[in-house]
Amino acid sequence: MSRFLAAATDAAHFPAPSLPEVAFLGRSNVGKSSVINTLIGDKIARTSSTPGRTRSINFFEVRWPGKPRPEVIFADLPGYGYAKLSREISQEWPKFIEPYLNDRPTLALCMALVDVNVPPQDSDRQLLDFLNASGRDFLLIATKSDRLSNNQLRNALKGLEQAYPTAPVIPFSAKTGAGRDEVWNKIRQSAAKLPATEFQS
Ligand SMILES: Nc1nc2c(ncn2[C@@H]2O[C@H](COP(=O)(O)OP(=O)(O)OP(=O)(O)O)[C@@H](O)[C@H]2O)c(=O)[nH]1
Ligand SMILES: [Mg+2]
Repeated sequence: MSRFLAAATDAAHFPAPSLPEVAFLGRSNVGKSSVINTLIGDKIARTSSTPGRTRSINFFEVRWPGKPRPEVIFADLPGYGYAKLSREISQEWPKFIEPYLNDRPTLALCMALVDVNVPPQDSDRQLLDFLNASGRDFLLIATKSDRLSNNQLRNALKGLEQAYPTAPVIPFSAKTGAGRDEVWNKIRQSAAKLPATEFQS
């Protein structure tokens, strides 16, 4: 089964790099922990209707059913951009989030989550700029797609593609599971690109 590995608020507490990692990034309340639970098929990451639930980088070891060993690690990151918390969180970025994104040798893919119901925000642009400059593989996940009609969703996705032309966009719903298979395919592709077993014993 998949399991919780560690919570880190400091680079010294990151687990030793081993398996390929996927990081989930985005504004508070966008649905990072929910996307993780939907991908894993288990309520392993804590979710909340109150923004700012996740305050540390939480690492989860993910094992596909039927496989003998875990094959990927998910990193659930604290959200940014929520007014009440933004000062605190922006203090946290240089302390452990930026070092994680810049230096983690096993980080294979970053998921930048945006709420498809909310117009593009400055804080999201900043994240996308950061990821563009980092050279990391990343995807834009348009969350909560179940809240829009097909027509509204098509328009919202067009808007996102215009706002962030460099990022592949995948619509996703933790409620219906829409986008789950496509995201898993991207995770497998990126994980396979990571230099094999350099960090695995
Ligand atoms: N309708 C709908 N609601 C969702 C979806 N994903 C998340 N939510 C709701 O959005 C709220 C926030 O979800 P979380 O997964 O806790 O968000 P988060 O990004 O981890 O939030 P922080 O940890 O606070 O940064 C919860 O009330 C979820 O139930 C979705 O796909 N559809
Ligand atoms: Mg969370």
